[in-house]
Amino acid sequence: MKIYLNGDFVAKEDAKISVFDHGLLYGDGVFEGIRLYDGCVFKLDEHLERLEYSAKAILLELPLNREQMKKAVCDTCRINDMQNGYVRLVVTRGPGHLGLTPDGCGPGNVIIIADDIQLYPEELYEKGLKIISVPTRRINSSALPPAIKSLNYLNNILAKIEAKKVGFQEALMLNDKGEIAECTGDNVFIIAKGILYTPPLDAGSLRGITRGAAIDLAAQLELPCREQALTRYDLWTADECFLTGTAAEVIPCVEVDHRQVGDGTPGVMTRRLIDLFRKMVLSDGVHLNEQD
Ligand code: PXG
Repeated sequence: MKIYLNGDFVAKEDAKISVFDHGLLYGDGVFEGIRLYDGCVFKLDEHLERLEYSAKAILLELPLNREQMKKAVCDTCRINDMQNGYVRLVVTRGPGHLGLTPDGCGPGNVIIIADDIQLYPEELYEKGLKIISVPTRRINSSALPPAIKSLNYLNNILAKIEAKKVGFQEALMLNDKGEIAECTGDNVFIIAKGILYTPPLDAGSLRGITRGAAIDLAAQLELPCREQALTRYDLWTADECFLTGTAAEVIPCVEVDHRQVGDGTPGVMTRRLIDLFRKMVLSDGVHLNEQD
């Protein structure tokens, strides 16, 4: 496996950065997780735009522009002979001093890893996932905007650990008002009485690229969609529920906090959305053959 590191392709064993990098010392940096389907980098522009916004929000200057970043991502897939997989793009603040100030840091490290990812076992896409709400809350949006996809994921990691310790694969995270925010690496949707609902971004959810895709596909199914604050009760009493994320894709959820969702099997509209999503991923992105 070859890793992209600041313009070079290096063997995995040689892909090393300084222990003084503020990405390591403070989680000071940004990242994206991107999927590659049959040689098509799904929604690459959308991911790079979000990376640019995340970087801007933390006053981090990206060492590469959009076209250079696109080429770097595609080159990394090509050099690894990848047609399907997962790309992790990381930009750190760079090496600096042992103090919080980013003064003197840099240049930032650009790291691109092309690998495989399977978040949940295949059978869960048929049977559906069971989730549980956990004590760890999403970080308040006035403390750190949830739209920033930064290298600080500790609260989501704690939530994941809390769910796993009680035998669940995924955690439902609330915001400090007790409303639904999202899961640890996925956005949440429900369908109730023929309407699709998902929490608004200011409830503490990331502007998920897959979330956006699901909203677009719902329009194709003439399923009205509302971004609205949701409570745990709304999820407990929904007809259908599913999660979206680059790693998870679109996965049905059939149980929330020990309450069965609908009849306890993946819902009809959820299945339709999954079918449409699987078609969409083959066409909506940048094809490795077309990018030079
Ligand atoms: N919320 C959070 C907090 C995320 O980190 C999503 C929602 C879904 O967004 P996208 O744009 O992917 O639809 C994410 C994305 C991993 C992994 O390693 C996590 C994500 C993406 C890729 C891999 O678990 N999270």
